[in-house]
Amino acid sequence: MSRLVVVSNRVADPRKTAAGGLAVALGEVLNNSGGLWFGWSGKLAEGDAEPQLNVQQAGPVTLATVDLDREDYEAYYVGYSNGVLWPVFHYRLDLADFDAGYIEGYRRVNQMFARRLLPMLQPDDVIWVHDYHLIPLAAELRALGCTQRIGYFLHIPLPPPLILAAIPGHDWLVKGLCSYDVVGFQSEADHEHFCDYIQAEAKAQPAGEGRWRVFNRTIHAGAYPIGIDVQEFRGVTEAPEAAEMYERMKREYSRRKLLVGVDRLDYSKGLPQRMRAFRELLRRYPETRQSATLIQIASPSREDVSAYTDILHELESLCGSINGNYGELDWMPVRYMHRTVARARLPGLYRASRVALVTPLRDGMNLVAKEFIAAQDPEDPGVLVLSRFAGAAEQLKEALLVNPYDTEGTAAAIHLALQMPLEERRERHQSLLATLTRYDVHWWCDSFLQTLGQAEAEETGTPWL
Ligand code: ADQ
Repeated sequence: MSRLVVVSNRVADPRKTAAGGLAVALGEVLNNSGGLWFGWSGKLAEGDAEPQLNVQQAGPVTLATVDLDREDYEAYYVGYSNGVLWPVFHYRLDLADFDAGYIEGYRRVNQMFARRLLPMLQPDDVIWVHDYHLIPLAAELRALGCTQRIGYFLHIPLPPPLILAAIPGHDWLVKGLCSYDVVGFQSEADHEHFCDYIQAEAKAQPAGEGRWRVFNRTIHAGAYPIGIDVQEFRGVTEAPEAAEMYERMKREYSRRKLLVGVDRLDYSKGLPQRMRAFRELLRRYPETRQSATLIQIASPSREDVSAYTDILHELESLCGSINGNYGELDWMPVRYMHRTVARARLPGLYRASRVALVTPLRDGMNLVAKEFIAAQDPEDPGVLVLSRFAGAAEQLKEALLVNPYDTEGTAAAIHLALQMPLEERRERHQSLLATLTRYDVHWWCDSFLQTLGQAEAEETGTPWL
């Protein structure tokens, strides 16, 4: 059996827990199969010498990491990845900073990753590269003579060609994507955007069964929606820490219905829009005052990017004004916390909540939506209010789908969720859980790796960039 090599921007020790969908999902995959996980250590290098490679064993997984020097960190991570690709791929051209120096740093780090990874590879390795930080990695590896199969999965959305084309160097990026053997997306919509782009801009020709002939090679592209480990998550839900959290929440809010939001504090998650919808709920449906409380947990994220501090201030001010205007001596409408909740306790919070608000403006998938469903008591389940712009909406059709830009419409859906009779809640939950169980994280991993296993290994080693 081929060894699996995973490459991602950050490497997380699969024995420890971490916030962030990618770390959670990949930890599970590698723990099951064993292999090598390569990426940035998360640390900045000291001095001018080329940073050392750190290798350590974590059970069946070898973790290999390199540090980044400050200049590379600023250009590759803060600049290009989070200041250009993240906003544009989430349809936010207004937030992109197209500084010409960023793309050079992005390419430099991808070249350095390729140089450091190559000597560690074995001839029949299967390499799986993750996310927007590493789009050109396969091309850089191929330029150094790497002939192994290389797959790529994009965890965030891919916008339509006309938005993508706003990025200076978009053709170089897409050519980079076409240097992989398999390119996977979260949703059919993202996959279609890719197909539209390569046909329009690179004269790609269909080659049957998800394959394309493009830039003189054959690639496979498809949608592989990421899932969660439903069994494992239900196990965590029933363990003492989550059970205790559940009991505490039930006691504390015995007279009230709890609504919950759990997100990284990111402008793509639609947090101000969510707060405005909640405010509209209180305004339009007076019976919800005193009877509903929203707990919003937003974990700190990318605080060195200015758009993130702006969203933090906007959210704090909205929560303050809702509590100021609607709060009573014995009732605060919103409890907002700027922190991460321990993964062991999170399912208890989900289970104690009648409604989850998962209302991103754009999201590749959104695993909180899936975790909320998995944590529910099937006899008395809560209701998921889900943005139609989350990748998860393609699969989770029995959720209450909303347009997060429509404040009144979202408030009405939240009201409906709060009122929903038990039988309807059960029916919807049953279908959602069945979908989740069928398309779990193991399905995601197996189906992607099966396609990659069937792909022809790159034979020529031709440089593609
Ligand atoms: P993220 O944007 O990080 O991931 P998401 O899918 O919601 O978003 O994953 C978040 C994970 O972190 C979940 O497991 C959640 O429980 C945890 N988390 C978030 N906020 C937390 C908090 N305040 N406290 C504790 N835990 C918290 C990216 C893409 C997504 C895609 C994933 C996986 O943006 O669209 O679903 O990768 O591919």
